[in-house]
Amino acid sequence: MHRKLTILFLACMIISLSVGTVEASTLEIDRVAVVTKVIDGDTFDIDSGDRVRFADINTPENIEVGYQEAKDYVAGLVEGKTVYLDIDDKYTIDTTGTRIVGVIYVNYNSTHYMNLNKALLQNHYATVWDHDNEFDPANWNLFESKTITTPNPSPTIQEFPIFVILVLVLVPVTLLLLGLKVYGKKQNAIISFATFQ
Ligand SMILES: [Ca+2]
Ligand SMILES: [Ca+2]
Ligand SMILES: [Ca+2]
Repeated sequence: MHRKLTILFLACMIISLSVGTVEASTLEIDRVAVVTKVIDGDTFDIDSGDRVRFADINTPENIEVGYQEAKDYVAGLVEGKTVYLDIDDKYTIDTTGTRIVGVIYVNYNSTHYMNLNKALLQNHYATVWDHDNEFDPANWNLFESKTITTPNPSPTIQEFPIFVILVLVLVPVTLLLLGLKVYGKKQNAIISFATFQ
């Protein structure tokens, strides 16, 4: 019995640690659109007539070095194509009041989207310009699986820290083990006493 519980305890610990090491997906698709015109490396227009600004990054302006390269890179991936927008849930539009702010996903292959904000950073076309919004560039993954069926993961689950999981699983199991140990000792004492009698 004791050995079985020890195995259970170890299994719980392994499960808790595995849960904690799974890379959290940040994929959230609020809107699907077709890009009609690329303005520069961090701005484009979509078929609804809206202008979209990439969240939390900045590419060079048209008088700066790297402007054309960033614009060409983005145009090659999105112009005339379908994009998947994770729009900022906090403010939706930027401080100019004219541009939708979001993370832009494009089709990478049959199983994955590519986070274009992250791709621009990774390829040195853009720099991080972290604003107050729902996004944190540190959490972006370059690729996101299309198989994730819950595009709006609950923030409570996303931010559920590993130590809470450990405490929730390990404390009851440890208490149970201790309880059984004490109970076992008591039983032994009773048996010994009965034998002695
Ligand atoms: Ca810019
Ligand atoms: Ca969103
Ligand atoms: Ca941010």
